[in-house]
Amino acid sequence: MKQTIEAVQQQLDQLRQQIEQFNYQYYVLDAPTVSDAEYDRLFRKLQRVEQDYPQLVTPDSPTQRVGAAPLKSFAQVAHNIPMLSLNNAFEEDEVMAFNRRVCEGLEVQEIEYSVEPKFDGLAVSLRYEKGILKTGATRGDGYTGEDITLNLRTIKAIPLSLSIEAIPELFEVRGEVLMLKADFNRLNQQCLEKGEKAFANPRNAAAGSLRQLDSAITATRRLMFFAYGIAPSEDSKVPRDSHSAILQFLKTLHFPVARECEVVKGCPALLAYYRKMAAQREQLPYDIDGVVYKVNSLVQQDRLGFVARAPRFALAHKFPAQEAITRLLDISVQVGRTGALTPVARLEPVFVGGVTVTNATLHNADEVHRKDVRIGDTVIVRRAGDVIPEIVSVVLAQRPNNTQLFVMPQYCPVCGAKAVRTDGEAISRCTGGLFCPAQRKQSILHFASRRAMDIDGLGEKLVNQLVDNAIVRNPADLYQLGLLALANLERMAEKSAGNILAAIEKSKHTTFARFIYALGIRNVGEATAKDLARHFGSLDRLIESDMDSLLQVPEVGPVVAQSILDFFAEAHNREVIERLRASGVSWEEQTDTINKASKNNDISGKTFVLTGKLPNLTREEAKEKIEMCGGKVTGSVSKKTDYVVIGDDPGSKYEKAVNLGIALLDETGLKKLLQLI
Ligand code: JCF
Repeated sequence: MKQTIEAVQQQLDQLRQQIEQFNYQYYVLDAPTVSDAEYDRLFRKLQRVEQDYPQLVTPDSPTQRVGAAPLKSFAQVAHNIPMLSLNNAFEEDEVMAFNRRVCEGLEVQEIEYSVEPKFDGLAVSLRYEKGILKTGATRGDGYTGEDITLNLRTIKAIPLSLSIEAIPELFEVRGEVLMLKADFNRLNQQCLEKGEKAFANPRNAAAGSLRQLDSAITATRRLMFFAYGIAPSEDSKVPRDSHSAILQFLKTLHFPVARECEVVKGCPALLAYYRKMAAQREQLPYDIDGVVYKVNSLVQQDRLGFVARAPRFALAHKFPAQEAITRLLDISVQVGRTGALTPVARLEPVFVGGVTVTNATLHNADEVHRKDVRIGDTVIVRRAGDVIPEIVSVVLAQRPNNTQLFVMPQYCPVCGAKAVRTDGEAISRCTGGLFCPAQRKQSILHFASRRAMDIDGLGEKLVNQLVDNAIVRNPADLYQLGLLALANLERMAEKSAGNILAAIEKSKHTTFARFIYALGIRNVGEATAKDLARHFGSLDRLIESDMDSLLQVPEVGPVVAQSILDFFAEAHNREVIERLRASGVSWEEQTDTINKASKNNDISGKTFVLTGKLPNLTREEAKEKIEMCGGKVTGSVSKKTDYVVIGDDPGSKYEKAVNLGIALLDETGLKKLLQLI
């Protein structure tokens, strides 16, 4: 059947509009409304029709996001209006000085600021002519950049065309290209599987992807774009009152804009925003390296103007760098609680992530060889949040010629027992078990740790002394400690000895889940310990369990089950447990909490999300209480969330909960629901 050209044109328009709408929902709103299969079906249909009617293909068709042949080099692009840089601040005083200068310059007491995260990506400009994306360029030196239009067109969050009614004939959007952490991890995983080199961080991966001369390669990398501004324009179609209005305008044009943008007043609010984002940083889906403060009023911005190449009305308040370069002095081997031998890099001290770092983990021997890390190398160290510092990569250009290779020892460096590496495992382990002082120390430290028995003050130095002097051999010995034995230790005053004994006494009252976790059974982490506690309810039932009954526990598979069986099969372990119980370590039997909870239909199986600071409960306590009653606590709000518990200073989860119409609770509401009051 032959269609009229008008009918085909109409069909093409509709398909293109639908596909771009799906792109928008998926990439910008993060809320897809169709399946991948349905999307692919429409896309292939559009491709087929365009194949039959090549004269109807337009540059803004979704099929044209990758279309051209690889380039030989990038052309230069002059920025009509320069792309500025921002002045940086690291310290709070510098922020206060900035605010003071702004207040004085404008002769006002308090300023309204638009605040936003500072993306750790690559700045680009997008030039739309008559609504069509014509040129995309890197920032370059701010005056001239490189033409990377073909690569930017592959980013599905970037509109290829905009409604000409909404924008001026010449319209320039500025923002940052980056790779989401999840996409970065996936890409690196793929690289490793193919035996290729991994990227050091999402920024490098984004830069490497954006600098491809072949846009077909860029298209295989999932890049994201966030808009943070426009080139100044006199046109009445663009907002001319405030920066926040410009961001809102960009949102209505379907550009991605950071959800974390806010408008605040005064300097203390700037610093509060900085701290809030620093705390959220690890949870954000992308890397940020600070926050940006901008005077919100565009009239006030104009009055302040520029110094050199940076605006007086804006400031980048940066987080301490998470990566630094230093020298690797040696690689030693640490023995963990389960005997795992971990290579640890000894480093020339370096300030990174806000602290001085001297050690970094190298995970295992394969990792050392894959990264080709050698003793004497110059390395990039990364410390992100509270995560253990690690070696990102070697700076090969600075490798001296006398570096030494690392060899994993065949024997435990602490007890001398044979080290074995099971086929298919990356980890070598000491076979010395609890005869190995290192394993003994680590298992006692784990037992006492905050999320286990929570014995305050029982740290590494004290445990080393206790084990080395044969005062404590296993966790049960802790409950037999006397004041005298403790006070005789080096650097131990009577007062601190008393504090430790009190902390040990206090730890006797615990929960079943904490106790299971504290035992340090291989492959049994906090979550599994909770599952086991909930399922078995009593220690005797857990000890007497067999493979079949263990496999009944949700999330427990044969490997975990076998570890549990092995642990309780060991007479020594059962003896320690008996002595712990005899010393008075106890908990409320879970059976009755479970019964109470299962009667309480409001909670059992329900999903909770916590946001903000609660007046009396810590996050951990609230989580524990919810789980005791059979509820689940998750990290992000979705349609499946049943309750969102709101504290002071709640995050974006609060807004999301309101938008999705999810039940909100404050601390009192939560306690009532859990029948605690
Ligand atoms: O997120 C960023 N890296 C970022 C950079 C955000 C901004 O609002 C910026 C910027 C660079 C220059 N604003 C300007 C004027």
